[in-house]
Amino acid sequence: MLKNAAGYYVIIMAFVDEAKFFVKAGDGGKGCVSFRREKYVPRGGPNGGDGGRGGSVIIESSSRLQSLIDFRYRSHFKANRGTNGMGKDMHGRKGEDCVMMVPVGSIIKDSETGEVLADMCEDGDQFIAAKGGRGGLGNRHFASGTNRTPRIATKGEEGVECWLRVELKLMADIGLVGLPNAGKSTLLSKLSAANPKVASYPFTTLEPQLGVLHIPHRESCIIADIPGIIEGAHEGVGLGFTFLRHIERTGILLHILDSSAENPLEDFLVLETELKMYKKELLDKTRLIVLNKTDIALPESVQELEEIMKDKGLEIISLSALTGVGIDTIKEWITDTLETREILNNNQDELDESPDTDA
Ligand SMILES: Nc1nc2c(ncn2[C@@H]2O[C@H](COP(=O)(O)OP(=O)(O)OP(=O)(O)O)[C@@H](O)[C@H]2O)c(=O)[nH]1
Ligand SMILES: [Mg+2]
Repeated sequence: MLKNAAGYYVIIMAFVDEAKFFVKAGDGGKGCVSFRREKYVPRGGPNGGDGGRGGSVIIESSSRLQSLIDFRYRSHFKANRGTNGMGKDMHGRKGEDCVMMVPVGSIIKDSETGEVLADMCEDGDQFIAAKGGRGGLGNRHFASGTNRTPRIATKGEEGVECWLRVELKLMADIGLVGLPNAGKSTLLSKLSAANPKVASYPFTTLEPQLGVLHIPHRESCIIADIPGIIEGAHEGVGLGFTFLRHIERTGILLHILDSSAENPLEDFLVLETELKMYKKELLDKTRLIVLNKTDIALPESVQELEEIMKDKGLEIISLSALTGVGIDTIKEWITDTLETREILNNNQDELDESPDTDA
């Protein structure tokens, strides 16, 4: 639990972005042993139908979902079994599939080995998590010249069952990172129609928020605002840094700095260190330093910071998310950058799987 500025403890309902679950596909139905018995048809021969295939467990991604919260209430997903074959060559019915919906950006892993089995990047992607068992064969399959009355049929195959993990890495084009209270959510609300909670105490944002920036002649650009990062986040201080996984796939990172803070440069270094501790490749992304709250900062300290960042070879834009001064400039920067530069894309393969804890 964390204390807010007023000294109250706030309970953090964790945003669910990983979960373990069990899948069991349906077993195949049994094959049937039966013989044709009709008046005037002597020795009618075998006519046992096959069992139906068991249903599969299918995972499908949907852009309408944003979190794995449903997994908090359900961790077992089972498909139906196929029905048994019957006489008169009647095959069993196929078991109904179980379709589980996950948000776009979910990664499905083997729960034991951690092997990535599927990366659900697009709306409507499907992955067969557990395949239904084949139906058993009815006795007519076993009839031969030497055995015209086979009394055998096979059982259906068992449906696959296993434990899996799902991890959500939101799909966004731009990620906002910064210390608590830097003004990330305020900036998101100015760049998009999103209406995130904004308040003057740290850790107002407790779970990632998405907003859409409309850029003319381009597909919309998704911006992700994540909870604030503080020194020691990689050791779990504050809300920890697991939320950083949601900006792993973004092409662009905006570092929001509070220019009115006591020591913005130190804040910048803290943030850089924490990002590096999580995954140093994050720093290879296209980055922009956003010097926020210029309306209440000393102009000379803003100027000094701009020069320091430029000397470091970093791009910087000073603005006030609250008053809106500089918002057009940052929109232009985003449009230009998306249009003209090759952005290290949302491709997860470019990043290591595990955080650089030894960095
Ligand atoms: N004066 C001034 N205040 C600002 C500006 N931008 C944000 N604020 C204020 O700073 C406080 C924190 O803003 P948020 O947008 O909630 O900051 P955040 O970075 O999202 O904070 P967390 O979610 O806690 O990490 C709020 O009181 C805002 O009104 C700005 O440009 N100028
Ligand atoms: Mg916020």
